Amino acid sequence: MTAKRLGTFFAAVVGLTAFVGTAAAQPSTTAGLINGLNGKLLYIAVPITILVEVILIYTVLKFKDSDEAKPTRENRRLEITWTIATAIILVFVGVASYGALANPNVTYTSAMAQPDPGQGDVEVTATAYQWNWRMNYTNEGVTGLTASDLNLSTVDELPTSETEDVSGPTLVLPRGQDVYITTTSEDVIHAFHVPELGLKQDSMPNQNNTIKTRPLEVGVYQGYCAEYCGSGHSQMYFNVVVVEQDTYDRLMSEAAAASSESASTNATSANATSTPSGSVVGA
Ligand SMILES: [Cu+2]
Repeated sequence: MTAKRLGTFFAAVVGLTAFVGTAAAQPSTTAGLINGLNGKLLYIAVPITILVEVILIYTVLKFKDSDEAKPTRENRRLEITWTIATAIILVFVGVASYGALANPNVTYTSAMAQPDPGQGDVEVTATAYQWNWRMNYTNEGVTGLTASDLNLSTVDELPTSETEDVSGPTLVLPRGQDVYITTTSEDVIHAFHVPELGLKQDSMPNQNNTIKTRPLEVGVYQGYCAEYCGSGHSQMYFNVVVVEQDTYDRLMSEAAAASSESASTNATSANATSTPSGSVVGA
């Protein structure tokens, strides 16, 4: 292959990747960025793999019967071409990776953006402990949200087949809103992981790590602990349920009402037990 042909080939490969985007619908902005980067890198890697294999097979077949190994003659143009082509590919990989990694939806620091509840941004704290999760919505007054606090069978946008088996700790998120999930741990190191949404973050004791994302597709997504944390590690499942905004508002106000009701019931029963038995009030 001449230097010119090789150069044309690499230019074509680099040009082709410009058209590779996030064409397929993605369940979240984070998944879109990660899958988009994966696609771009594949469009570079696959042609290079094919090129190398073709040259390898060609060389083996062509020279298999040579008795005498002859040294390769210098070809300066070819050397310059493959150096430049490699540099172009590395620059492309670097720029594409930086575009995904530097995005707040993949790597979030509080200097990048701050949650604005007035704009509908959602803030959740996912606290890991041996061996479960506690999902708290401080702004909405909901603590320890589980599937049983949510009337998921009333969610029109999700088929019953998807919601009927949902149990345990559950995050409800509105589609199309920025979501800030802060994760921490009460004991050992755990990790918050929702593969389909592209979310993964370590849950560390005495440390708050925040993920920012925006769910784009209604659905039920499986989450779990991704850091081996002891004998109950495999039970650390949770759910992420993405619904439309008005459904989210309704579910959260129902859950908030239920949790304040149970709090007042607990207070009442605590008062009742503290009253000495047999005493007659107002006698
Ligand atoms: Cu864990």
